[in-house]
Amino acid sequence: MKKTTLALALALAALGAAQAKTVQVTLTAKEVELPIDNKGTMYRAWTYNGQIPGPVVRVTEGDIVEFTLVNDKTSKNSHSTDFHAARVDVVKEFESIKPGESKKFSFPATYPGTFFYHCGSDPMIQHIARGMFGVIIVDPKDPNALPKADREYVLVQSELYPNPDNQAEMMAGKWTNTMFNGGVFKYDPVHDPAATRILQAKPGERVRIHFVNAGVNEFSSFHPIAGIWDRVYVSGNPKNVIHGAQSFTVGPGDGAAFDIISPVEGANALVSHVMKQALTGAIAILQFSNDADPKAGKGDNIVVR
Ligand SMILES: [Cu+2]
Repeated sequence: MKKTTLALALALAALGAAQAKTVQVTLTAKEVELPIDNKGTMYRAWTYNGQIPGPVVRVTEGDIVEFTLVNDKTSKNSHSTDFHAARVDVVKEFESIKPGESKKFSFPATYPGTFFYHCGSDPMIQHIARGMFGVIIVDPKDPNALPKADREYVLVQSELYPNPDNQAEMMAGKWTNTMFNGGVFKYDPVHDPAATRILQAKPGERVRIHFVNAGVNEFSSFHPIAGIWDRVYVSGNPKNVIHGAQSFTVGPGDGAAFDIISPVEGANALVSHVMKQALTGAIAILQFSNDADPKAGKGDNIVVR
């Protein structure tokens, strides 16, 4: 009997090892002009892959991430990448590279969760505030560690500092707007009739919001107006679960996973309940409707671009 148990344990361990994979991830630092509101006001952003937020990196707990940062040759500045899901030597792996250079490092994704990644080059406040950030989701190895989400969305909160060159204003916290996914009222046609995008789901579906606060300075109090968070997972880790929460604070550089289920058709407004943040742009409409687009919140559509 003991022999059988040992054999089973070894077989399971081998299976676990076989499932862990090596995942190649490449991001390119690009300095580009991007629209930061629904009118198309352009902003001299610094980005990963020309997008705010950068691409979602998604791996499974136990995977090895083999990461390459390319600093585009058109860049004027050095850039770097700091993954909050990594435990490495900060000096060696998160170092800055010049335009035209590339840099590789790898790390095991040890903890499951919703993690921030960002540029850590000097001055870090400016590199993040101009848009060099994104989300790495590390799914738990155990597929049953979290209740199955019917739809998922990524939202990254950040402040808009109108003059991207003015570090002093960033240090003084002189932002004018707060954004989700790099746009003022990007998902809120109620406050900005020019908004064309919303988040969608059907009543009864479990919707998981992978939320990260890029800051650079302000805490977020993430709340679903006319709803309740069924569960909040601190840092997105299945072990850190909170039930039935109205609002949950996410500080700069932090993330969490928020589950919501609506029993009825209608809209929830996902906001930072810090009113100065909500009323300057940090509102996303999550519309629960029986006619919800079946593709929304699935696969590559978890970031509504
Ligand atoms: Cu940078």
